Amino acid sequence: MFGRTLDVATSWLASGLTVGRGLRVRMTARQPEALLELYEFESCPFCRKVRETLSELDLDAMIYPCPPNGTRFRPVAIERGGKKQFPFLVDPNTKRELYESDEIIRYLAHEYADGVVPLAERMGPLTTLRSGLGSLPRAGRVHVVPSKAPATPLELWSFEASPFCRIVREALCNLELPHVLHNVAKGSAKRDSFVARSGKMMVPFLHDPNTKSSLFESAEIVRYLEDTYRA
Ligand SMILES: N[C@@H](CCC(=O)N[C@@H](CS)C(=O)NCC(=O)O)C(=O)O
Repeated sequence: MFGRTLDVATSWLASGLTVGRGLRVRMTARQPEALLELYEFESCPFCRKVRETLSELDLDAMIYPCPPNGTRFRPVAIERGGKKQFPFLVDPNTKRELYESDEIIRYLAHEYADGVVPLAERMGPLTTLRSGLGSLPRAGRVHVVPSKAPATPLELWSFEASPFCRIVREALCNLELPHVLHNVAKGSAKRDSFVARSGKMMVPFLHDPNTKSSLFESAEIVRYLEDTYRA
């Protein structure tokens, strides 16, 4: 019980320290035909900047979690891109493959929106420092956990600033579970279709096509992931 309270409190603190970036949609973006692919991990400040931008542009992505010492997707990313560096973005629509969070953010804004990067995401080291503050309250929570690989990627409805979504994203990251990240920040054009599907506007919401399970509630989702995929 205390563990859960501390978990939620530190996740709220992380959202506070990142001043709510990734809370609302800031630009109308064109949706890519094929899903963007992002190799990243939850505690990395550079990866967080990119995830914030995805939420603010209302873009979805296929997430390949690469926690430190991870064995499922790290080697894939390193083989594909040639570097042990995260985030690493692959855009199958344009065949572009990019490192460097600032470059990825600029690319997303230019390719899918009007090219203007939100000020808070283009302040160089200050942006990285602000994003890094979000890792502090969650220190030690991202570490690889042996797991069984799902046959089909899971699906998560989320937005970056949500403290409860963070808890679920960390579990997906630790278990190295590939998932389609559906961003539905405040103002998202995808909220109506999400509510039509799930029945209410609440995130996190997980759908696992492998077991046909659909769940709300971060604690229940984490329990489900551990029970189903922990090796
Ligand atoms: N300037 C790069 C820095 C990226 C970076 O340093 N990423 C760290 C993770 S936070 C990394 O890839 N470390 C290697 C590793 O995790 O093995 C950017 O903005 O994307």
